[in-house]
Amino acid sequence: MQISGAQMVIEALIAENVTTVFGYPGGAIMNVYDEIYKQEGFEHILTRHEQAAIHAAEGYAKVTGKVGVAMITSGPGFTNAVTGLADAYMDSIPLVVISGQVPMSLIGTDAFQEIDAVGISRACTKHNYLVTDAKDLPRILKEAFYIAASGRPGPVHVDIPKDVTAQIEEFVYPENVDIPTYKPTVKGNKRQIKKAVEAIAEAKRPLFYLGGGVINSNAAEEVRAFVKQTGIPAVETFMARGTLRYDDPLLISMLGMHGSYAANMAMSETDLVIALGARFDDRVTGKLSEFAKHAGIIHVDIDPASISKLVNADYPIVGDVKGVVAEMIELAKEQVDPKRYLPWLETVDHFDKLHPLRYIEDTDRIKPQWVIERVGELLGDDANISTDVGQHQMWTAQFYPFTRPRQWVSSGGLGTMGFGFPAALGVKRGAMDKISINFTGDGSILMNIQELMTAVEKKLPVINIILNNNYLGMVRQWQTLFYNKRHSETDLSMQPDFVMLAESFGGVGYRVSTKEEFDAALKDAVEKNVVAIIDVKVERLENVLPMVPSGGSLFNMMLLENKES
Ligand SMILES: Cc1ncc(C[n+]2csc(CCOP(=O)(O)OP(=O)(O)O)c2C)c(N)n1
Repeated sequence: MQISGAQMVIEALIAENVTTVFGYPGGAIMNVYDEIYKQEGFEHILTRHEQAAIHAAEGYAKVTGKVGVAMITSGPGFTNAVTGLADAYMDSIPLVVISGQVPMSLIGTDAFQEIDAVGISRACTKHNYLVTDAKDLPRILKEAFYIAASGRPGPVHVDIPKDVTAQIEEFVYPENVDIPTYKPTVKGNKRQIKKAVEAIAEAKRPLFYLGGGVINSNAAEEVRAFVKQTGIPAVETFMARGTLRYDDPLLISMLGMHGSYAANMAMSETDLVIALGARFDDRVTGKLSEFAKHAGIIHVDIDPASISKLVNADYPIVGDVKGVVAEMIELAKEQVDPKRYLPWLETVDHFDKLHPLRYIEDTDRIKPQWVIERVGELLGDDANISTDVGQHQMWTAQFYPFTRPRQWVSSGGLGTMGFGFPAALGVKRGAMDKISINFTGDGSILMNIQELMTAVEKKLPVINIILNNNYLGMVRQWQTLFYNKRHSETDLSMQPDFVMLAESFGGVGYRVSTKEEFDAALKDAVEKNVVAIIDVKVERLENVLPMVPSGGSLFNMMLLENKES
């Protein structure tokens, strides 16, 4: 059939089973929006900022496991979206982001709202396209969805000039892709897998190091089974929270800069790291030369470029974690005896007893960690959890009782303030049967507060819980610890009335300064099923502990016991 480039975009989305698109219109993308107007097949969610559209698509992708889709216009629409693209790129989130561009004849003329979008997005996307002929659109869109979701997932950007969306051409959506330069290796090498399992069977103190790739590859079920079968303890990265249930006896909690003492000590004492879908990020490893110094390294990852990039792998396995672990389980049945690791488990247990993850209730004010634990007690598995960036984010990763993969959505690699609320909108849209909670800070929430309007309009009842310390808390913490308490530009004593703010958008606001008030507010917001802000006045000077100072070794932690108050 002969249709316009704009219609092709819609047809491709329908062919890819896309039911929800997040976006914001403008001149260069108007042809496509005109087609959206005529559609009944899918829903467009108008965010109030392009950055929010991308974060919402990220939240949606994370919680559903599908490719998230966002649509934006040229120039400022695109530049507003760049932070979102970078965020998705760092956290390997599958997205297709379609932007309008000025007409081909104007490209390079400094035309109104022109920007070299593909030039900018090259650095923060898995792949990008400038479409110069509508004849290429069906192939390019098919490839975009394939590249976003396959291999190591990531955002793909498709920039379409306005005259290309107007061009009429024959449309046949391809069934398959054929990209000679892009063939991800999914199946791990059998010989390498065998050698890795032999190494596990011979190790005395092996340790699973689970990364976000486990979640991305939907491998949590296999990994749970493998951990149970082998009796080997496991640590999770920030991105991997929820892989194992919080109460799994073999889970030692999170490792890294704000990881638990036991997790970081286990990593320092292990003789064999079994890294699954993890990328040895500096927030995880601390000082690289001291990281897992006594250990051999098994590294399973779908991305060949991440293997031995930072830490040399003795047993490199390129492949999808899910399939590789399934094969390992078979081999391990014969070879691996869980009893072998019992003394090691005792050591780990000793670490845990020495300095468990905890906090001290020593003030009249509510402790932020209490709020997180309390939400866990009251909502637990019924809630999906997103966060903004800062102390509240680290406390949530430490203290929320995660029970399943894809329950946890946070900006890991880029650490983007303003991520939480729009992401929570996408999370809610992707999982309407769960309560969507966003833990945020009094700094972060103001970075995308305008999304209250989107949430109210689209009836996406996200509950924002502000752990309000009147500070840019995480930066204040570093200033306290490393800049001799010189709190430069981190005091947020001046702030809006968050209750009135929520209500002015048509949401509900609660101001809370006691535990009883918190319980009542949360109960009310959940029962009423409304867009809400719960503004919780918390202890202002609490620090996130343990802490490995930046660039330090994992075994040199600042602990609660010697905290500076
Ligand atoms: C867009 C952006 N700007 C700046 C930072 C640096 N930064 C990291 S944490 C933080 C403080 C966050 O404060 P708040 O949202 O109030 O949370 P809290 O740490 O108090 O829990 C800042 C400014 C960032 N991560 N992202």
